[in-house]
Amino acid sequence: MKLYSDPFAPNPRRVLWLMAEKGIDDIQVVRTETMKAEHRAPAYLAKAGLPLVPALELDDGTVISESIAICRYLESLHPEPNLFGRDPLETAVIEMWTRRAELLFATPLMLAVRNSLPALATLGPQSPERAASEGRIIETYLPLFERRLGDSPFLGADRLTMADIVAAASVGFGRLIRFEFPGDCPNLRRWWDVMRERPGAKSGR
Ligand SMILES: N[C@@H](CCC(=O)N[C@@H](CS)C(=O)NCC(=O)O)C(=O)O
Repeated sequence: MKLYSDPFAPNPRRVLWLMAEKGIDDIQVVRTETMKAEHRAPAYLAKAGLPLVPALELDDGTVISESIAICRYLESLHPEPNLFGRDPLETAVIEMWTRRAELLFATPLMLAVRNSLPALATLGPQSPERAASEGRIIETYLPLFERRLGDSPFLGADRLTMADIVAAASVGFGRLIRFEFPGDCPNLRRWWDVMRERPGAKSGR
C-alpha cells in the first residue's frame, strides 16, 4: 500500500500517528507536498478524486481518501491497540469525541492557519475574517474539551483513541500561528504533554 502524505499537513498526520501507535511499517509513504502543488497534479487527482492529502492506495489500485476512513480501514487490518472502540457504547462515545475533535478543534485550527499564515497564500486566497471566525470556534469549544479531560485522561476513553489523535495531530500545525492551550486549561495542557511524547507525534516527518 502507498500513503500519499505531506509531512507538514495535519490530516495526513492523523494516519501517520495511527500507524505509529499500531506499529504499522509496511506502507510506503509517498511525499506529496501541497506547497509544491503536488496534490493538484493530474496523476494524483486521477487517483484521489480531490486535491487533498492524505490518500491511501491499495495494492489492487483502490484509493481511499479522508483521513478517518483510512484510519478505520487500517484499524480493521490491525485491530490492536484498539483506537475506535471495543463495544457499541464505547464505539459511540469515541465517535462522538472524534467528531467533536474534528469539527470543533482540528478543522477550525487548520483553517485558521490556512487563512492567516502568509506562507500558505500559495495554496489560494486567504481571509483574515475567516481565520478570526475559526479562532472563535476554537475559543468557544475549548472549555468542552477542558471539562472532558478533567473527568477522563483521554478524550474518547480512559486510553488513547482516535479522538485524541485527531485533536493532537493538528496542534503542531497550529504552532505555526503560535497556537497554545491557554493557562486556564490545565487539563488540556496535561493531555498535550502526554500526547506530544507519543511516537505518533514525531513520526513521518
Ligand atoms: N477531510 C479531509 C481533509 C483533507 C485536507 O484538508 N487536507 C489538506 C492538508 S491537511 C490539504 O490537502 N490541503 C490542500 C489545499 O488546501 O490545497 C481528510 O480528513 O482527509
